[in-house]
Amino acid sequence: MSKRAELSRDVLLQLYTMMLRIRLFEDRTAVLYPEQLVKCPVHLCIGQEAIAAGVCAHLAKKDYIFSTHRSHGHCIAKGMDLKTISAELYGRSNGCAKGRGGSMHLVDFENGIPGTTAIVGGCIPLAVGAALAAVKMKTGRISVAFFGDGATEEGSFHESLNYASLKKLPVVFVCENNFYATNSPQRARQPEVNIADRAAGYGIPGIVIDGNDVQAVYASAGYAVERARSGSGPTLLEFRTYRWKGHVGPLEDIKIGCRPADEHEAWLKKCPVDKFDRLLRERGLLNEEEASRINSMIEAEVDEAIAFGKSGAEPDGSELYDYVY
Ligand SMILES: Cc1ncc(C[n+]2csc(CCOP(=O)(O)OP(=O)(O)O)c2C)c(N)n1
Ligand SMILES: [Mg+2]
Repeated sequence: MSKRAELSRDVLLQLYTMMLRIRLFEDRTAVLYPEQLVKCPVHLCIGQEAIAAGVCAHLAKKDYIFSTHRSHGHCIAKGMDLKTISAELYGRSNGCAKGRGGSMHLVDFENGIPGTTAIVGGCIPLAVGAALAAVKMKTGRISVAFFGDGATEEGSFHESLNYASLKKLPVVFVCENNFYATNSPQRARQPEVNIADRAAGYGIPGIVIDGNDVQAVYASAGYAVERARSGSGPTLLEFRTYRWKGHVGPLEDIKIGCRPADEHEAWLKKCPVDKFDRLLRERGLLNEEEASRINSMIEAEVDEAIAFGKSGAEPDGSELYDYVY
């Protein structure tokens, strides 16, 4: 992989703004969830924002992303409007799936999001299929699969790496290793081998990266995207990160004994947003005034999105069987 290049202030602020946008949307979702107006389960990505921001910063609008039950951050970073995500969470007909899908089934064809799926490992072969179609149809699109550490235990992960490598397809496999699948730690489920090492079995590069360091994410994603675009084939990126909330919903799962408190606290100190905020200020690239301007701008976007979601019409009962195959 090439040495980390010096990034321009514009790119750095773009990454910062995107991480903050994801964080503030997720924080607000967590705060509002107890109102019980959002009826679907929500799997929040607080703590994992750098990966979505750093990877999607390399993608064109027409490129594809495929994601999971924990997809808000990926879809936001790919350019999806917060309003249609919010309305979908509220189950309203102005949501991206007309209120029928909820948090785990976000979709936005315009922005290269053919659909997210809650079937663990399910989005990986979809990304490979889209990449195959892109090659056959010569559209120049590339395809990114976001998935968790748990998904790497599924056959679909291995079959996808095998086929994508064989055909040198333009795919980037992005594993967000947050060390847990629901309440089960990685060490209780997998032998002590880096997930990235599994790439070697399929003859493609596999790299372990600090997923809470947005510049490291950006650099490694740039390498993988360039390989995909140039016809060199797929890459497996394993980003090490941590989710702050419980597996599902707005609460923390520490007190109920799902995870050790000291482990959680250690990761809170590695907050990707705070870490990058400090770095930008130290380098004189961000000051209090600019940070507060960005913060207010995003808070206003989130306010608008929530208002849009809450005020949307509920799907009409007469349409119950529409879009059912
Ligand atoms: C095929 C399948 N098996 C089991 C489940 C239940 N399930 C939902 S999320 C999840 C854990 C996924 O863990 P990981 O892939 O690490 O993603 P994370 O939630 O950590 O982002 C499981 C087992 C499912 N949705 N699909
Ligand atoms: Mg996980």
